[in-house]
Amino acid sequence: MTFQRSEVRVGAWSSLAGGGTAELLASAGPDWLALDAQHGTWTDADILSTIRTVTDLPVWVRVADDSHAGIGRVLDAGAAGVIVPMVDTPAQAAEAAAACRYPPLGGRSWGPMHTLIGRPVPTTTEANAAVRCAVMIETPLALSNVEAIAAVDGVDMIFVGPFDLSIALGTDVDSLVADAADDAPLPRIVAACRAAGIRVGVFAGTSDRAEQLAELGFQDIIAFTDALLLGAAVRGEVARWNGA
Ligand code: 3PY
Ligand code: MG
Repeated sequence: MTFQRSEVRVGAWSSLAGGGTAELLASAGPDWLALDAQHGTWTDADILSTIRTVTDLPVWVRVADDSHAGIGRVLDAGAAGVIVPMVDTPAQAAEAAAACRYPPLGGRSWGPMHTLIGRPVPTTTEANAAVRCAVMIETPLALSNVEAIAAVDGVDMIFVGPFDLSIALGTDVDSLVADAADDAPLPRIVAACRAAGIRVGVFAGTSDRAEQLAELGFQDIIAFTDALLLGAAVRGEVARWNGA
């Protein structure tokens, strides 16, 4: 597979809530932004106020887990889509998709908080059509079910967590990413998504790793994060002053 920039949506990831870091990431012009409420410090209130100010690109939220309540709350805040961690089975994927949609497609409860801050009030049909649901493949069980998970109605994207997946497979992230054999885990996931006609995304964390993942066929790729960029920059500055 040859890297096609036009196919890749480069994403920025924010682990650090508040303080303007997400706005700073967004102002640099990535294709999309993700706020991490699983491992990052994002809370509902921060998510709502950031979505109010970042209006020129899609803002997704990685939720803490697959609970209907948590998924509903970030969609109420106006998230364009959710990334649901640790989804192992088609049944769990179907529940996540249902949490994203109002009846008759799902079980989402009405309470769109973002409309209180000036956004137009969508009909339930419009909201159901606009929302995006990504489920994360992060375990060997999820990998063994990937073709069935990708085929679930309402799952719009599979998003791979290569750190958790490599830990669970007993390898390391760089070996996982380097394995381009057709039956290797990451090519298998890409093939499953292409067969199902859905998008395939991944957390890379660095642009070097993102390029390798784009070569494997990944489309929605988190290439950098506020925490990793800031940490690397600060370590470089301190090393310079310490004569390293
Ligand atoms: C993983 O790689 O496991 C992730 O969840 C990335 O954030
Ligand atoms: Mg993970």
